[in-house]
Amino acid sequence: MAEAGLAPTMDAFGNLFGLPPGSEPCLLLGSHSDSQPEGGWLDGAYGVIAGLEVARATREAGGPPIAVVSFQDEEGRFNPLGGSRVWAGVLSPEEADRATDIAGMTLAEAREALTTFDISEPVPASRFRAFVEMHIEQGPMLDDAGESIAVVENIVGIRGERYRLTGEQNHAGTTPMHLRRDAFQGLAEFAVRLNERLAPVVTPRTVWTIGHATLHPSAASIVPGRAEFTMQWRDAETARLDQMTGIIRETAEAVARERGFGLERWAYAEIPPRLCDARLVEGLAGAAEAVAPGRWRRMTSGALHDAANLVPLMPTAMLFVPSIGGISHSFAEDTSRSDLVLGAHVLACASATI
Ligand code: HGY
Ligand code: MN
Ligand code: MN
Repeated sequence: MAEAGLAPTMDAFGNLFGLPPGSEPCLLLGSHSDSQPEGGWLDGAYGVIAGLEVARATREAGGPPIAVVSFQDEEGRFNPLGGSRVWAGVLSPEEADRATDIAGMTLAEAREALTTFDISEPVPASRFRAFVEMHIEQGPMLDDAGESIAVVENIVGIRGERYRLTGEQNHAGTTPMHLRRDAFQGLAEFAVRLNERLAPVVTPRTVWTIGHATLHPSAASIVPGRAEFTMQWRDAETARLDQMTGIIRETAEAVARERGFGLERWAYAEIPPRLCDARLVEGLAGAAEAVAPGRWRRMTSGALHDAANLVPLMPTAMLFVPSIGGISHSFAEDTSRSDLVLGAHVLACASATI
């Protein structure tokens, strides 16, 4: 950032801004640079580096000042989109700090490692006039179509809850099947029954995932007494997210009741669907047509992005480049070098006009 003529500015939650000289509200580019366990090399980082390169090249060409941001904890080790939610004021620092990672460390404890940095006051949103996030698609649509750019028109909403099913830990050899309160069987029945109950209310774009699950005590000769798991669902429509919330909770309660389990639930994320700024979208579309005529499309983002938290604060939009094979959140995540460079060209062209 310093080499690009930007003042590196980190806030107490690890959001790192590169600020150009002056105080005129300027365009903000960027994304996040934290990653998922076994995450790929481009998710987030591409948007930060492409933003930095456009800010540097624009400055060297005597163009307008451009700021760059790398938001913290987008991937939700502690809080999904946590850094930008705290920065946008939609998640209180106190609540954010109470969140724990799957190893049980709180964000408050993890943030102590930041004390070695020169921490600044939060950068006010009024410093920026618009935000454009460059990102990989993380899905198959561009790659399947042989296209190189997507202009994102809207971002789906997400809800997430953690559940704990408590049955009865017992001997795996002496406990007859009909006497067991096997927490894994409860989780398995929940997952199968949920797929059946959601089928009538979802679309082909709706998704729901049990991505993290642990059994206690997780031993081959012990009937598991406890199952803890995350439940996450996403859709572009708030009404459908609400319907799904009801079905998910009712299904968990019914399985617990029928099998005599204890059931506990904690909500951990709720980010509404967002529309990108229409004027910015047209500006990005113009740049895509100029740089990659006929090889771009408009689309919905099925992944969540920090841009979702900036929509209420300033005109916000996104650009995607293809993910080879649609793979992401995996070491296999990749994008062709030519598409990475072409994406930066579209971002530079758009940044000069929006
Ligand atoms: O899960 C997401 O949508 C984002 O990649 N963290
Ligand atoms: Mn990302
Ligand atoms: Mn991600």
